[in-house]
Amino acid sequence: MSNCIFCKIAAGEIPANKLYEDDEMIAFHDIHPKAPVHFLLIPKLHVDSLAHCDASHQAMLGKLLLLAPKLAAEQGLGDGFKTAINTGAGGGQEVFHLHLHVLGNK
Ligand code: DGP
Repeated sequence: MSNCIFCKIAAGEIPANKLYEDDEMIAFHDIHPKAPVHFLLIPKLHVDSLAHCDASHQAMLGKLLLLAPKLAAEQGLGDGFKTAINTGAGGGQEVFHLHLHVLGNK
């Protein structure tokens, strides 16, 4: 999506404080952190929201969720963390590129 800010971050066109990247996923620190550690984990593939996912996204969603505890531990959240996926305007979603918030205290 040409005007999607998270696609631009995934493509390296906009800088972000990245903590993880592979061929399918990227994680970067939230620009407006709501906790001492607050990062976003996104698929590089553009999907507007969780409500726009279907069976073809099953493996991607599994990978996204399984990466969260690994990256959280690497960020010092071995004791635990919160996750959120805001979905749709009514769910508080502001950036319409699927993303998982991971938040916690070191
Ligand atoms: P949501 O409400 O779930 O759509 O949250 C979007 C989050 O994305 C919000 O916490 C702020 C963050 N964010 C928005 N634009 C940028 C950006 O350009 N860079 C970074 N690092 N985070 C951003």
